[in-house]
Amino acid sequence: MDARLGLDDDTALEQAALDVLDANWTGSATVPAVGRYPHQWSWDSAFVAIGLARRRWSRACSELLSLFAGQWSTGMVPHIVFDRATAAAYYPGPSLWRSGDCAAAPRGTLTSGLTQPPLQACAVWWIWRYAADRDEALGFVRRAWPVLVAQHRYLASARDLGGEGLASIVHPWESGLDDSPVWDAPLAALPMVHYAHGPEEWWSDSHHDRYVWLAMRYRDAGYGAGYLRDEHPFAVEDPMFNGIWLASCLALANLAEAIGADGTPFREAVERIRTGLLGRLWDDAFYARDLRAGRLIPIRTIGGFGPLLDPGMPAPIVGVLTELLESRFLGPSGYPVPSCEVRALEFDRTTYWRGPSWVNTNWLLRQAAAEHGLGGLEALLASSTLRLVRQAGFRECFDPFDGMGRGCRDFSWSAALTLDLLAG
Ligand code: 9WN
Repeated sequence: MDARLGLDDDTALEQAALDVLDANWTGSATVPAVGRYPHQWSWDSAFVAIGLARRRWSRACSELLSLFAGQWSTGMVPHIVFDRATAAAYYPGPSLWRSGDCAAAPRGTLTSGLTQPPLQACAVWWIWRYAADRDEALGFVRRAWPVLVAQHRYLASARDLGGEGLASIVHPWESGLDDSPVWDAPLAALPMVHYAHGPEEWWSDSHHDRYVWLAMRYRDAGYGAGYLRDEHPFAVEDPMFNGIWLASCLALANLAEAIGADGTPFREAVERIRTGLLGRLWDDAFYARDLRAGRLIPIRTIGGFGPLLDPGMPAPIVGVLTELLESRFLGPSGYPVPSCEVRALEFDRTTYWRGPSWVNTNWLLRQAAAEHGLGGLEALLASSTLRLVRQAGFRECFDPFDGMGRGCRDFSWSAALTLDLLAG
C-alpha cells in the first residue's frame, strides 16, 4: 500500500495512516514494519504513541506499557523488546543479546541490551495532553511515572560517561540514526572483525561486523556500568540523543505537576543538559563528541539540530542553527530534511541516515521550530513532510532530491506522525 495517496484528501490520508498502524499492531505493540522489523523498537513506539494519542488513545497507552515491560532493573528501557513468535526473523535477535542471562533484564521478556533516544516521557506528555478522560489519564501517568523516573536516573548515572551531565551512547544503534557518517570515525578506530551473520543489505560488511562485535563485547562484560565507563571502546555524546533527553526532562517536569510530584529534579536536569550541550558539543554548530578519541566529530548531520528541542537554547545559537538548516539542508534539497549536510563528502542520497529525509526527524524539527516561535519553518516542515507521504506513501525514508520512497513500505512512524501532522 504505497500507491500515491492523493494530494488533497486529508481524510483518505488519515485513513491510510490508520490502516498501516492497524496492520502493524500485534495485539500488544506496533512493529515498525511487518517483515523487516518484526519486534517493538523503543523510539519508534514513542513516535507511534504520539501519533495515536489523538486517534486511538487507549492503544497509545498500551503501546508504551508494552515497551515498559522490557525495562531493566537498572532503569534502562531497551531499544528492542522481542516478539518470541518472530524471534528468528530479525538479525541480531535475542540469541545475540541473551538478556535472559543477565540478572538486570526482566524475566519473561526478551530484549536487546542497548537503549535508544529517550523520547518516552514526551510521548506520555502527549497522551496526557490529549486525553478525553482526566481520571483515566491520571491512572496511566501514575503507572508510567516510576518507569520514566528510573529511566532518567539510569541515563544520569550509568550513562554520564563524560562526567559533565550528558548521556553517552555506547553503540550507533542507540542513536536511532544508525548508519550516520558521524559514527564512521569511532567505528574505524575499532579492531577489524569479521563474523558470519544474517542478511544485511544495509551497511558495508565491516560496519555491520563492528556493530555486532561492539554489542557482543558489551554483552560479554555482563552489560556492566563499570565496563562501559572504563573499557568499552565506543562512547559518544550525541546532540540528538541529549536534545531528546532534555525535552523528556521538560515533559517530566510538566507531568510532575499533573500528578502532584516534585518537578524540581527534572528542571535541574534540563539546566544540566543544556550546560553540557553548550559547553561540550557546541563549536560553530552542534557536533557529537567522541569520548574515546577526546574530540568533536566534525560532520554536520540532522543530529546536530537535536538541541533545538530545548526552548531555553540561547537566541544567537538558535539563529546560527536556523541559518545552517536553511543554507545547507533545506535549500539544496527538494524534499527536506536530508539527514546529512548535502555538500558533505559523506552525503549519500540513497543510504538511510547518510542523506535521505525522514518523517520522524522532520517532526522533531517541526516541534523545535514551534518551541522557538519559528512559524514559517514549522509550517514548511509540516507541509513538506505531508508532501512526501502523499507522493510516495508511508515509506521508511525518502530521497531528499526527488522525494522517491526508500527502505520499507508501510512504516509505522511515518504513518503515526502523519496523523499528528494532520491534526495540526
Ligand atoms: C537497528 C526500527 C529501527 C529504528 C532505527 C533505524 C533502524 C535498526 C536496524 O530501524 O535501526 O536498531 O535494523 O537498522 O535506524 O532508528 O528505530 O525502525
